[in-house]
Amino acid sequence: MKGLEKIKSAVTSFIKGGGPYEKAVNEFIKELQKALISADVSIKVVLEFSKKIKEEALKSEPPPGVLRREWFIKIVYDNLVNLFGAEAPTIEPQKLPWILMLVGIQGSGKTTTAGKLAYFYKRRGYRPGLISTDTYRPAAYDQLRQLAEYIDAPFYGEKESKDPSGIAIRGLRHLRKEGANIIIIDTAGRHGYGDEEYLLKEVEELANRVKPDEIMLVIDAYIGQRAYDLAKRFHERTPIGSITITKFDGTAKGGGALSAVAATGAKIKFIGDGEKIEDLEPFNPKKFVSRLLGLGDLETLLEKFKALEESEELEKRWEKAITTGRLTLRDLYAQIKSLRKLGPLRKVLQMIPGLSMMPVDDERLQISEEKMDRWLNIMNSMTYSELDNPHIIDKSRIHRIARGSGTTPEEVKELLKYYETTKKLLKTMKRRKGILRKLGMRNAF
Ligand SMILES: Nc1nc2c(ncn2[C@@H]2O[C@H](COP(=O)(O)OP(=O)(O)O)[C@@H](O)[C@H]2O)c(=O)[nH]1
Ligand SMILES: [Mg+2]
Repeated sequence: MKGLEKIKSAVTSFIKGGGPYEKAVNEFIKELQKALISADVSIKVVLEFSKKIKEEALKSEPPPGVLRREWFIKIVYDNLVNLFGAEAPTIEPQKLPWILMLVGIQGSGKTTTAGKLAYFYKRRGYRPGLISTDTYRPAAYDQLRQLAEYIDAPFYGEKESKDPSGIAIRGLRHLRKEGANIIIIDTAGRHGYGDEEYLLKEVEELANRVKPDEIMLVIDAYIGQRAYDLAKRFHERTPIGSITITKFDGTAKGGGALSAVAATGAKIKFIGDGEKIEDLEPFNPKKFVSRLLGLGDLETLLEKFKALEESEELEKRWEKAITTGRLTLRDLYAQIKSLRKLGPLRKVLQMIPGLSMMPVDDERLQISEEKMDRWLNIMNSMTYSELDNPHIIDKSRIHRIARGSGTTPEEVKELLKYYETTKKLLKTMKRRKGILRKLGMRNAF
């Protein structure tokens, strides 16, 4: 994270600092630009990025309960998360056994990463096995064999052979017999950067014979934004590709490599940040940006961000319920649960655009927090089929549910009535929405 750590102090002084808002925003953006450029993020990207956050900062209003400066940091956070990759990819194998082939330029850290991955997955309860197909450097065989011994994972290699795909195929057979369920194939990569085409051709030939489930490109963070070309071509050529960026600990250019790879749409799965076997982390853009901005030290701010994100999810749920006109008790449960977590009902409802159209003052919809808790208990005592099909809940079921949840049948009926009311309300909303849409007034919501 070298080079980027300055952002943290800029955030703290921005939040705590005085002076006019617009001036502070401009100063903050300048600091951010400096940090990103020194981390080798491309200047074009930095300028577009700054323009965007500035526009958003001056245009959008913070929701109630969020200060303007905090809101600005949320905008920066969201945009940085996008810059560095948006979603965190899943690291669990989609099936077992899983065959993972590592490719990349010589010296990028493939062999080291192969060992780190085996160690990582072993600790998660898998049985990794390692295959060395590097027939160019005899030392590569010993390097991986030693790592395998250290981790106590089965290993396969043929020191004298000159046939990488033959080794891989024999290795797969051997390691499966040994019971390995994640098989990691290390390859040779003799070509330097700028010769991507040659490397990719070799990868394709090997992949055609070995048929791995995943091909992981290992990129050295030192190459900074130059990672773009390699990652882009790789991403275009292989639908089963993922990327690990290594040596994050040793260079200030990590930000450049990350943003460049993210811009290609390729999946960044892991970050290597040290020479030791445990120095490998699954890449999570949100966590990464949180750390970058130092949000861990600004706990209340982080809490607010979380609440905002939950309210966004809640809004999506309502949107879906409104458009489909369908609502189950399971939906209601999720709604009440998030509402409960989000704090005082009224304030929260105001924060949510999708909900602000609900007639909050309507007596039918006012429920106290205490009641929410009792209702959650009631729903916890229901079976899945009751939650999905509330109409099957008859008198005897009502009694059973009341007993199980330590409530009364009246309370269960009250919840069911609330459910019916909400469902009806959704239906009217759906109708209204349809009419408004026909009239071209979609944005009325
Ligand atoms: N500091 C640091 N060094 C690394 C990292 N990953 C690999 N290396 C070092 O980079 C060098 C080349 O690694 P190696 O795995 O042999 O690369 P390969 O040629 O792609 O197999 C070795 O000295 C490794 O110790 C990392 O995340 N951080
Ligand atoms: Mg190697």
